[in-house]
Amino acid sequence: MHPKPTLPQLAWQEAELSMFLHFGMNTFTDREWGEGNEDPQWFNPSQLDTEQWVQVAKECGFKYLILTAKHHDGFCLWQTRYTEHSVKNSPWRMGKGDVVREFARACQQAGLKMGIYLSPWDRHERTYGDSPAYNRYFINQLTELLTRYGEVAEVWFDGACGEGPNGRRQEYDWQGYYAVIRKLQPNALIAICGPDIRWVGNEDGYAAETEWSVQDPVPAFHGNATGKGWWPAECDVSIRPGWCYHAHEDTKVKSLEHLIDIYFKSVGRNSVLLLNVPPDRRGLLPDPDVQRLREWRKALDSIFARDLAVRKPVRASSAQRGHGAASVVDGKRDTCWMPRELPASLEIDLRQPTTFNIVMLQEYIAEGQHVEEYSVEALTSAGWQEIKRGTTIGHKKLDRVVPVTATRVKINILRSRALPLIRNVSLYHAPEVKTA
Ligand code: FUL
Repeated sequence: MHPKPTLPQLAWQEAELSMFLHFGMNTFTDREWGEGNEDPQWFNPSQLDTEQWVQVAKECGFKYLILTAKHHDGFCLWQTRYTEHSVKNSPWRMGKGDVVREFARACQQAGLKMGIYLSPWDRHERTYGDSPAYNRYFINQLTELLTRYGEVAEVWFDGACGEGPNGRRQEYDWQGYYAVIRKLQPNALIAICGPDIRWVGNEDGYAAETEWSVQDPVPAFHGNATGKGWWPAECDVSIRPGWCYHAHEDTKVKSLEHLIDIYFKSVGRNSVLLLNVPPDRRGLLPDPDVQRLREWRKALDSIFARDLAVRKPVRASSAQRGHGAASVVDGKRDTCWMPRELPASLEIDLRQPTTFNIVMLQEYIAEGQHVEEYSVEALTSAGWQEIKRGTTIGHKKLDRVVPVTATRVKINILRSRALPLIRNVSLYHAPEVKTA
């Protein structure tokens, strides 16, 4: 059996871009990891406006937003009943404010998906390290977050786990946490320390050249699962050096070129990009970050403005009934080419010498991920030349190639775990894109 995504996994992967928002006590202490002994009085954003976060995210193409409802310092951004270490004891909105509520509302109004980060590691909570008691506390927190604020699309569990008081180690009840999430929000994806979304393995925003959404199960996160499962990669990276806002990093926002590279190496390598943009002490996305995000959106829009392969004549080595070659250039999402046998190839007639430097390939992942090796050839004035040899494709593979002028392009599927379903082939010419 070939694993396939669930509907929420498919929707998440197709959305491609998620925004991470690290905001909380660290924003006010200028730290990355608080110790848990911070005074709630220090939390006091002067102009908090979650609509600004959401509006910038939407404008720049993000479809999911994930807020740190509680980071390792244990400070809660919502009106929780289970601890005093929360916004209810801060001066902000006279202790009546609820950041999670304002965030959830803004996401809903904009039609974006809302997710929460809830740190299992908690440096404030006294029961931390007393395993059953803390697990109850954590499940109570989850229950509040999953019942009060409408639909939650993603729950993000960090892997960081430190020691509790006196060196006591907390045993997390992962299966218990998952059961509560499945019961209260059956469509929520459980990320990182969870069965639905996998950490890509670094915090640079780069997936691997070979990136399989099909993975061996990890018993801690998948219960007693046997056989392979669908566990797609997410690339989390911050637009700044740190995850939380620090004024001294206002000049260290990643460059446009760097962010474009991240896009190609995350979304363009069968992964979702979870880009962190930390709100500042005003409670707004910082101005330099907003400006950079807008430049990035504009650059991506211009790179992908014109597909040079769209509706060009295309021939396949073989095709199954209803899955003809033209499906890959018809611009439709729900059609795909499926050959009858392997190896298989497609040949696109560009009709005239056409210069491009980006090749985009997409599998129809609703039916799984299959392709193990492919090559791209171009018919130039010097004859056929192989311009790329790659491995996995998955939802989206973006290859930056040395600019080539060709009249025909061939895509060869050399090895595949099952007959491939190819949804799309596109070619683009972006003069400003460097090869990598
Ligand atoms: C890490 C945390 O320790 C960082 O503070 C941050 O939240 C990052 C996304 O995950 O493990």
